Amino acid sequence: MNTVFIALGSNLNNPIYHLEKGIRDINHLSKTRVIKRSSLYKSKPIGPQNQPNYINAVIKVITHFEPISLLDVLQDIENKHHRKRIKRWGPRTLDLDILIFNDLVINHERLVIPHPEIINREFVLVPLREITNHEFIIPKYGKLIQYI
Ligand code: A4P
Ligand code: MG
Repeated sequence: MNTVFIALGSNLNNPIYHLEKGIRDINHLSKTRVIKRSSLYKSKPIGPQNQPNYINAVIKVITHFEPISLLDVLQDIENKHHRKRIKRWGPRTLDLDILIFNDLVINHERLVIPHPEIINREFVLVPLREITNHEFIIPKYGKLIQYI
């Protein structure tokens, strides 16, 4: 069994719907269970400012999927959300980023783990802190609390 933390983000009209549906979709993947979820957090967009505010959350998952296979199935879920909701170019309905995968450090062309922005983004650090303990270590980076 692998222990994985996944960040969810959405900034379309009904971001809460996309986050809740995204969490259910992940929980329905084969041999995969969402065992913890953070609250939903609202934040101003980081990066381009001409887009709506975001809703973000982090979940803790146990799964049999290996890293690249997990990325594939998460991208399938993202695509399902896009097809339903977006007809033209626009903000993302659902972004699923793998933050941490066991204690692995991966630098693959499709997958960087831990997520390279993990320590720079409050909208990831705060929900991650909510669902972990005070001593939680981010592989490669060290104690989570030093970054908050
Ligand atoms: N990829 C590499 N590593 C990973 C990983 N650990 N998890 C690759 C997931 N994917 C990973 O991602 C592009 C490629 O990254 C994937 O094909 C995968 O092979 P994407 O989600 O398709 O594209 P993107 O959304 O442009 O990239 P990214 O990095 O997810 O976007 P950002 O930088 O996260 O920007 N402000 C607030 N407040 N809250 C937000 O959630 N999000 C963004 C999106 C900007 N500002 C925000 C938020
Ligand atoms: Mg992404």
